[in-house]
Amino acid sequence: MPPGPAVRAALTWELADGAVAVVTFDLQNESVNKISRTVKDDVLATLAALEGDRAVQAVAFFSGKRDNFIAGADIEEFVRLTTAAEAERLSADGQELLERVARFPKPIAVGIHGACLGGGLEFALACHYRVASDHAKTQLGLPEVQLGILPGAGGCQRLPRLIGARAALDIILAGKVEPAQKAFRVGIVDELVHPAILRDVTLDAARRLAGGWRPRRKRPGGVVAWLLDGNPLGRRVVFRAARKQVLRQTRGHYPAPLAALEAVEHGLRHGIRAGLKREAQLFAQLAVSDVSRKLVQIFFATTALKKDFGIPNPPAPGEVRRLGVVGAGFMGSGIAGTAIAQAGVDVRMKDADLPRVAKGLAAAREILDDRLKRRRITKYEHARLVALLSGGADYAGFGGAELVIEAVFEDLAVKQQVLREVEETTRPGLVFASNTSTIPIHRIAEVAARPERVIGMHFFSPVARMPLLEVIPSARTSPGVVSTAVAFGRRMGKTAIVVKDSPGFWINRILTPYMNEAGYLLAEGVAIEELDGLMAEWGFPVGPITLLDEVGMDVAEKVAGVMHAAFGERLAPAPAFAAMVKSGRLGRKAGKGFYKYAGGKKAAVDAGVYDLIGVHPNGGTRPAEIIQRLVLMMLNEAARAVAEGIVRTPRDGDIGAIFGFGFPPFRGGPLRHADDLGAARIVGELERLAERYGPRFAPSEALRDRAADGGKFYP
Ligand code: 3H9
Repeated sequence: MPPGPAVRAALTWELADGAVAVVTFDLQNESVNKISRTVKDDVLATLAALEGDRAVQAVAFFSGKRDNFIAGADIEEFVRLTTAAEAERLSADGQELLERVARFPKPIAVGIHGACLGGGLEFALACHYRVASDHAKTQLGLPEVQLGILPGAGGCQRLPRLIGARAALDIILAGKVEPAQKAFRVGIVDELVHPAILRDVTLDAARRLAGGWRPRRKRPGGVVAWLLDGNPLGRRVVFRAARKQVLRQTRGHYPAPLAALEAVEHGLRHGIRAGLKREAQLFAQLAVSDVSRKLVQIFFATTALKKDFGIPNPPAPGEVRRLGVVGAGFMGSGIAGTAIAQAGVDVRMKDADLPRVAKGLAAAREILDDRLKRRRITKYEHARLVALLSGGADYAGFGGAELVIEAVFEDLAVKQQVLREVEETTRPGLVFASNTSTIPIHRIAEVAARPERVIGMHFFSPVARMPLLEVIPSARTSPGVVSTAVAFGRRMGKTAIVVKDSPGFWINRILTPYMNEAGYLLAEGVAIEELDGLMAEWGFPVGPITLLDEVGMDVAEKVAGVMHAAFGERLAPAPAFAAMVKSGRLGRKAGKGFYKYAGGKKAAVDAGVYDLIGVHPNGGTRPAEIIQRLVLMMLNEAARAVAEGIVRTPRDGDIGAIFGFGFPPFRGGPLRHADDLGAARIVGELERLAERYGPRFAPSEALRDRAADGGKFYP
């Protein structure tokens, strides 16, 4: 075969300086590189050509995509698998391909720039030398368990052999994606270089490997790592501890991490061949499981939301370089710090007096300090970002802002006052966003001189960590303002859903009846730990009572009041909540709530709460019924809200619930879960509960209709 360039579907190669073949992977008509069956064939054919070409002495492998190396195996391909046997074949094929790479008679060096994930990292691990760019876009990891599967192309075998069982489990079991710097520190990457010299350094490594040079890899971690990883006894300790931790974290709902653990352990105990076989079998079981299907649906829904502005024909978003934040409390400072850390914009904060501003600035800065501490940014970047933050007790510095977000007290009059003040001091093109959690935007905008520039941006607490943003246009908000709010939310790293302007929007609309029901159960004598324990077992990150303590009882009471006024008796708050506020038990921030807090840490339940609400735990209500009442309350309200068009699609509703308050991802979201249960069954159970506990349980029209015609939320 003549020397390159040889053009194929995805891979091209040419000979550089007469000895090193430079292979470029660039999947046509796709924004990212992914490994499908056709790509596998292409790689095999390319390897055959490279092996047969005597001029080729080594290979340097790159991606042709701007900021993406390889995003992994093609997820769409394994979604189409219907049997475990097909899935096992797919995994075994991937393993064979990478075995061919690993045993290739000519050395292969990879130059990694951009995301190198899943099957992409497994490919890189099979190569003989790895150079990565030190660019922020270069991220390496095995996120498979996030999709309910495991690294099935040899990743469970090669990673522990390269960096040790402990470090490998740390990455595989959590589905972690690490920046290049961290990947270099733990030994996944051999060399870390500036992107400008990635190609040259990789070519040079390929050339040296061809000349007989072999990298000397020292496993990081010293004596401790050797004691734990380097011998079977130590490894047994590692696996036992990891298994315990996985069970604690997944509560048995997510089979993938345990299966991955088994694949790694089997391989280290019985050798790589047996390990690969077990890995493929376990991959197959997971790939066709319901949990994996649900998690993959979430991946595609989240990806689709990255491009969805929530309105038809969205205009281009306005540019935001300067942000004003009014209200320097917990939410305001969270918004300010996150906006700087993620979007790199100039932020000016304002509150009523300087001590409050100072506190807010310090809290915003903590978000940047935390990034530095976790080595997500360099000292230089930290200094640059800190300089973007400023504040004051008046609106000085707001004149140039393109966007102002208010995060003041949840009170209509206060919010309207802020809106008036901001409009007076800023430019006409400004977008004014309210971080209200319940108050309709059209009510706030009633006092606006430019109501078309007013919108809701509802962030969740803590802002730096919670991934959801509700964007709420009123009927008068102009489409360009919607685009701007969604685009800016995305720059802040959030998944944005555009929801209808109605009290509580989507999240508080469906959360309120759930929280109220927790209050009713409490008043009937269900123990606090039981309520929390049952819902955590069901799959929520925390139970409803802990959530109340986190949100703050004063905030919860405000929300409950607005929702009660808007929707009537169905959403009447449980009386226990008012008693909590009156007695100053506001939750974590007050150091006392339903639980006690010692040194900022949650401790035992505060038994005094039972005296306060006048009922002590009596063990009267069955656990199954407690769960049913809480869950069905939420599903019923979700159905009602969907019928009212509060969310545009069930997809938005489910992603909102999962990202907004941690609805169990393996259940797919409240609407998927309702589809799984079936409307007829839900209606039957709600009717029974209504008879027993009152009309708040009456099934919604939306559920009754579906029960009658067998319809589903997802077609
Ligand atoms: C795996 O590797 C299994 C193996 O262990 C074993 C097998 C035997 N497949 O997110 P974006 C699409 S499992 C199919 O907007 P970004 C995505 O849907 C895989 N499609 O870009 C979207 O499509 P569209 C483990 C994929 O720059 C388009 O690419 N890997 C895949 O914001 C652009 O995506 C992962 O879990 C894929 N693997 O982010 C990584 N990846 O334009 C999953 C992307 O039609 N991917 N697409 O809507 C990601 O995390 C992000 O997409 C990435 C880019 C960071 C790569």
